[in-house]
Amino acid sequence: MKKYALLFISLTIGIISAQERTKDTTFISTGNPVIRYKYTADPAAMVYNGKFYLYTGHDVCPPRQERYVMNDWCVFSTEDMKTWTEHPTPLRVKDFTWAKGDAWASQVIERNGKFYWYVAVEHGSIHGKAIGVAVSDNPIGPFKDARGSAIITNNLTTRYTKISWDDIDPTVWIDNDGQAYLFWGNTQCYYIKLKENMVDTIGPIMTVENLPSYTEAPWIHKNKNWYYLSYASEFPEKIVYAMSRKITGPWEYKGILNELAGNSNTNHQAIVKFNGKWYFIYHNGGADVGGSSFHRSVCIDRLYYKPNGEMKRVIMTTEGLSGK
Ligand code: FUB
Repeated sequence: MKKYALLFISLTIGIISAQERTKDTTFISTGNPVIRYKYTADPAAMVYNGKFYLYTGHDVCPPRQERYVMNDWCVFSTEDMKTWTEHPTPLRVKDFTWAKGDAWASQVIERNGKFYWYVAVEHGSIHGKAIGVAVSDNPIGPFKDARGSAIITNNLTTRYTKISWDDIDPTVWIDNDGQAYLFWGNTQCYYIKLKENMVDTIGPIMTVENLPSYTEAPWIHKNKNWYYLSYASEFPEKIVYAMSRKITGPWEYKGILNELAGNSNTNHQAIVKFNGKWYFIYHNGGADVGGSSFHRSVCIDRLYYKPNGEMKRVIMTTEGLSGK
């Protein structure tokens, strides 16, 4: 009987959660997972004008199946890390006419008052995954395709790896001199320079070396004079990191930042500072109902540094930020 009740609840969550949002929905987060009424994955975070914006993927795999089913992305905002608002669905795979599926990992960054959302999707006519970019005047969207074509396609990287899913998981960094860089990759980490318009590339694709057991999910951040490149390692995935004095490396491997996240064979992190505190945003399969590798949930815990600039291992908690 209990089995059928759980299946019913899981089907209901699945149906509600698969629907697109059409209006703002406000909720109080009581700990981890942060969002309990839908499955969210692959978090990216951005701080802008005193608000924390959380961008996520959206797992809608039908119950009893085991595959990624992801059609759109979500955006949430908060001013205090407790009261959150989910905004109307800001971006979908179908907004990229050249793409045919898989709303995978992404990141949003602001430049000159515009917001650029870099996403991984399955390309419609060039075999394999690809990276696209959407743009909006508002951090909550709506966003529209900024180029009408992919920035990166699989045929550009086949000399490095033959797999068709290496061109995923974009992360973007604008350095002090104004030069923007797009990093991405599964199996191999790549980067390329972006023009000031944030949608065209400059120069060749470069590879990042010295990232042991690199799987995917690069995220770049900076604290004081150190650059940090964190990434998912091995499979199932742990989050590990490397440090450098320059965005272009060389990178020095520093080890594990976050151990295996419960009940999910992937993990995917974002790291940002908000109101003087550093946050580690990730996903696990820990939803009370139906949580799994294909029904993931975003979690947030605090991140701390050692005096020498290295990061302390993240302590994943059920309480999350409640009471902190
Ligand atoms: O969510 C689909 C893929 O799984 C992402 O692109 C990877 O980072 C992993 O989380």
